[in-house]
Amino acid sequence: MVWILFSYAFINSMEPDEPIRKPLPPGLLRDYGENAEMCWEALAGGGYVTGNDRFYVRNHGPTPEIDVASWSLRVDGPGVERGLELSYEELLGLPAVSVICNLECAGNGRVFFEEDQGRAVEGTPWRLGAIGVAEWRGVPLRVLLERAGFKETAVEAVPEGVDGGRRPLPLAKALEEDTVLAYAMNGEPLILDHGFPARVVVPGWYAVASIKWVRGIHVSEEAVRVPWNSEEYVMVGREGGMSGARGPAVTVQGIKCALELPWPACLPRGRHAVFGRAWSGGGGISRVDYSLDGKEWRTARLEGQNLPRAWVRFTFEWDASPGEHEIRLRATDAAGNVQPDAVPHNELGYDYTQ
Ligand SMILES: Nc1nc2c(c(=O)[nH]1)N[C@H]1C(S)=C(S)[C@@H](COP(=O)(O)O)O[C@H]1N2
Ligand SMILES: [Mo]
Repeated sequence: MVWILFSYAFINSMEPDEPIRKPLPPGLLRDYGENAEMCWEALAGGGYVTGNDRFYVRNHGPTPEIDVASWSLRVDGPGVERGLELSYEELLGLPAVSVICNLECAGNGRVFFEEDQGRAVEGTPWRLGAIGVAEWRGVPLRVLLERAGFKETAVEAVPEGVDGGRRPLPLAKALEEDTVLAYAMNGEPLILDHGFPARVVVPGWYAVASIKWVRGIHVSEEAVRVPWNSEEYVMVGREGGMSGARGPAVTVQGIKCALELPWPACLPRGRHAVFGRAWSGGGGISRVDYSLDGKEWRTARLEGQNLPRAWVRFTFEWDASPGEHEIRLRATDAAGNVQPDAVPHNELGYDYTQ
């Protein structure tokens, strides 16, 4: 990742739009209508998790209206022995766990396909703010699937939102201990924009799998084709994928990092402690290197928590001389994955890990 820094007053003057309900204050979130991206400078000086007020929003329509009194959750389908229907209160009464992990849109970094590679791609022009880390509290999907009596022949759990959004999860992934149906985010009940009354959270996978506003979980005995695993959220032009799909579905997150600075950033001359965060679906981050001239690389200091499916904060000193500068960053994860010098183009602009 190349971070651009030069003297330029950046003003976000967009007004909050209706499709998202929470306020979108400039400096915290950049408004794209149905979507809003976190401003990286909004993490400066903050804690390990991302505040709910600055967590990005990715919707495929306006945030829906939901009356929790008439809402219920159904677990059904040929892959379970008995259908299950739960009210909100019943859901809150089930055994719960807390999971700290990030959610990241597969299109995070998409704008760089155009800015760095000169080839425009479809979709929201996310810079790097389509990510956030939260502490999610909810019921493991395993608990729900066990109560419904999933069969040995079950293949996928397919959560469905009230907006019709669906993304099949292989049963093994659904049964992992930290895959949850969350009803709280950072100690507060979920708000509508983030999936109230309940949303799936699938740590380590691009967040299209983390279905919001869940009204049902259908358990199938075969692979289920939906638009989000065959038309969109697929790597167009790559081998694999289910029959009739445009490419293999995106699942495990790539490796990325970003600085807690605006884009571009304007800093006074002199010494600065520069901070950033790095994350990977391949496990915890083991190191972050930075280069001020594109030739000599140094290693940044990692500090604080470093949870595998969340992120780690890193820092280094920079003595800023007047002028325009590019800072290069390169993260490495515990599995040995390193951010590449170049990423292959893909038509829908996913997985920009450069
Ligand atoms: N029902 C439903 N779930 C959904 C979506 C949606 O539009 N509808 N968007 C998905 C995508 S693409 C992302 S990146 C995440 C965004 O979650 P957030 O808005 O809470 O950050 O939700 C996922 N879950
Ligand atoms: Mo997404």
